Amino acid sequence: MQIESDHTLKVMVRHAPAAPDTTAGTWELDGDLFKMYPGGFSWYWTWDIQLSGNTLKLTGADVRWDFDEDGLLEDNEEADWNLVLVR
Ligand SMILES: [Ca+2]
Repeated sequence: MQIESDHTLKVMVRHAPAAPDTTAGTWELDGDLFKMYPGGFSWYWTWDIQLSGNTLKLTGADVRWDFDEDGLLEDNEEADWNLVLVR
């Protein structure tokens, strides 16, 4: 994830062996929450924030991940999305 000061961002996710998927969107802070709004969608992801020096930890976004690699995001494939970003 690359976060810009103008509140835009890009996040690249790779689910091997598929090619990386890049999503562009915007972000905002809401108290101790970091919200990402992916472009073209009405929903958003929310993480808890922990900032220490140049390291930003984003934890606990509710997502689904294709654990069984069948190309479908199913009800039993819920996951937490955690990120550690370094300036
Ligand atoms: Ca699946």
